Amino acid sequence: MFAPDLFGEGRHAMPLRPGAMLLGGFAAPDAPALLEDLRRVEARAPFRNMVTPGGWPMSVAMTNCGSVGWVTDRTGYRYDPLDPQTGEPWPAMPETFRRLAGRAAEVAGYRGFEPDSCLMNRYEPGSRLSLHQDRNELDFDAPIVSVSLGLPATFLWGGATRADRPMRIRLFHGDVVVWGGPARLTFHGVDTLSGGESPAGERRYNLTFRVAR
Ligand code: MD3
Ligand code: FE
Repeated sequence: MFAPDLFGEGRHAMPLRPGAMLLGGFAAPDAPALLEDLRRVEARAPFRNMVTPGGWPMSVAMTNCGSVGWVTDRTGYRYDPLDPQTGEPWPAMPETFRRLAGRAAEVAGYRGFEPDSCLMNRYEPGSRLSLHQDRNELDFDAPIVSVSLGLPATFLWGGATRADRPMRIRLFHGDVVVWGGPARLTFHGVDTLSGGESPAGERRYNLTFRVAR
């Protein structure tokens, strides 16, 4: 069903578990253009450490592009059409982002993926993301496409409940994962990032494309 040689030398499409497809290095050729557009987005909507409803600032810095963006503050989690820090709409989703997400979804078997939101995460050495589910979106039938850039990270992938011991998967610069079907509501997180050099400097970015509304 999957074609390991689909996108050339040394790159692999690998089903992780039903519903989740790892496209190793799929975004690597586009990484310079993606990073350039990321800079344009962050110039208008800077990365910031949002506060959880419990009052703790997250170690991962976040921003968004698209017609709505994921935010958290003392009042809870939500998708908001405005950046609460600037009062302005989030920057439009760059064409490079949209095209890459659409192509990745298609390879994984999802035609016509039209994300309205891209959450952009920035990890520095020491940053981590604790186990959670993504359930603020209205449509759980649409997949989430995630793109890793920069330093490698250990992705933690649990099961349907928080108690399921997570599987550990290394994600590298240019890796793309498409999460849909039975994988869409699984618990997941990212282990503490280690230091090092990468095409994006001493940090990791993750772009997650979502159909939020
Ligand atoms: C599995 N981001 O932004 S990407 C997030 O690397 C998030 O920054 C992580 O979890 C990161 O919410 C992980 C992989 C990912 C994203 C969304 C998922 C895996 C997922 C949604 C459902 C199941
Ligand atoms: Fe998540």
